[in-house]
Amino acid sequence: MRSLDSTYMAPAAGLREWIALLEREGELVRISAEADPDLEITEITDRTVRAGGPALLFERAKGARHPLLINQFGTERRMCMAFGVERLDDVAARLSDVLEMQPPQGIADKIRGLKKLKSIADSRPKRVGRGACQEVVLTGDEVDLDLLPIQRCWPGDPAPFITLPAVITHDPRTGTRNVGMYRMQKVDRRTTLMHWQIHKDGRADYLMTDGRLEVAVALGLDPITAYSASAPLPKHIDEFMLAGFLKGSPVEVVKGKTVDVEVPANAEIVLEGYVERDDLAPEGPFGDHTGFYTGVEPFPVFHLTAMTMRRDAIYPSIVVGKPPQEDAWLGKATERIFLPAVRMTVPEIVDYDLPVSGVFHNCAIVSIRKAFPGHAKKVMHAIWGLGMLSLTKSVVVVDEHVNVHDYAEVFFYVGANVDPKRDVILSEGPLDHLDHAPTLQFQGGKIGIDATAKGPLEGTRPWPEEISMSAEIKERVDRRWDEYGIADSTPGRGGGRRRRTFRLLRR
Ligand SMILES: Cc1cc2nc3c(=O)[nH]c(=O)nc-3n(C[C@H](O)[C@H](O)[C@H](O)COP(=O)(O)O)c2cc1C
Ligand SMILES: [Mn+2]
Repeated sequence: MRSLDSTYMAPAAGLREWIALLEREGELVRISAEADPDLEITEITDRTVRAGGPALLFERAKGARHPLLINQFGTERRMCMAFGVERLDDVAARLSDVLEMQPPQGIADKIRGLKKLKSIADSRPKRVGRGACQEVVLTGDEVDLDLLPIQRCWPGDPAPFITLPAVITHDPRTGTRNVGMYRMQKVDRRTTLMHWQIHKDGRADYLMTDGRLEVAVALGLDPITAYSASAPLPKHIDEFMLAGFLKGSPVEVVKGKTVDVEVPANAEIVLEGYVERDDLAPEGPFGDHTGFYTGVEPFPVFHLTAMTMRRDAIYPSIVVGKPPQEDAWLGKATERIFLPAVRMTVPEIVDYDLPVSGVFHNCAIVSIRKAFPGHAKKVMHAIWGLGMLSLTKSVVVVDEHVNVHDYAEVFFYVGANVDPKRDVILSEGPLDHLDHAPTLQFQGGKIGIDATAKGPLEGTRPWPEEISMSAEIKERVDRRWDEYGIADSTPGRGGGRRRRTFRLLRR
């Protein structure tokens, strides 16, 4: 990964600044040729994402007035640029700093502690008087989703879907804000559906009302605020607060024009409206991140009362489908950012990995500091009881020295350390809304594989020692490597490629 110039380390303030940053860094291509939001843009994007290619700004999307931005999150480098960090783990470090605050000792510690607390207080969204998102205000009959290049992503999709929205609602009882990313199937110029899956907070807000729930949808945000809509926070935590914390400056909001919901002032586009209890319509099928089409199910109907936007608004989109797709990096960001929070409740967890090809809910690999018999099984049950990780279908547990991100290494320990009869547990529990494999929707089997080394109290024969070379010999071979003449490491001689390969041999 090319490293980032330190001048770019401040997170982008809005989508405009983000696009400018991507462009300066050679991470964005403008496409002036006309392209069709009906399937064609999906195929172009799919090829670009798979090649690790740039963000794409389609300036002429067929049939629509506004341009379309896609693949803004599609590589690790861009995801790091979004957060203004060198590595995604750096974002986690900031969060764990606050989560693991201890009572201060001494005055210096107290001042540091106060600063951290202030960083939380300053994360609260800030109400401002005006926002660029309301330069144009269309209400009633003027509302027109046909202005936007909403994609129909896959051949089996019955309609276009908005795929990268931040859907804002409030809990009718407590007033707490929720922001979630839920796809929205277009029904007509002024109506969409709202795909609130069964485990999600937006749906809980909806179920809590006995009448009408006001909803605002923000499209085209700075990348951190956009990401926050996909973050699996507990229901009582406002995702905009997380966004403010991660940005280091609050999300600025203005009051909606037709709803009592605040919207990000710098959004490109805002859709305002309402859903009503028991006003449902068939949604789907939709080619989703599981790699399959989802079934047709009733979901709430979203009636638009206003559409506000910037004069030259840019519509943001994403394609989900068979992995890997652009959303892989939104998921990886969540995996990294939430590690400290996972460790708060299960401190023996050293690291974890949710493989992209496991579409995040099918598999978790967890390394632990094992301290007692049955410990790996305890951790499996902890995962199955922890927030959205509870939907994980299979959990593999390895010892702390195993690199969970190296799937070959993990597979080695699964093969070497597992007696399937003793180390595999089958359990049951809730599964992802979209998982088509279980016999019943929403629930089914779970598998846990304990690939840790077993101790005498776990009923095994004496466990053998793992092979590794002594540090002394390794150091000697490092020192003498050139003497052996296996690889020519003198610059300027030998093939560059061969030299590089052999450098790896030197560790
Ligand atoms: C591109 C993308 C599309 C998503 N689409 C949906 C969706 O249609 N329905 C849904 O319930 N969750 C969807 N999700 C997952 C939610 O955004 C995620 O679970 C989030 O935490 C929900 O917010 P909540 O916890 O406040 O409900 C999607 C995520 C991404 C990254
Ligand atoms: Mn939430």
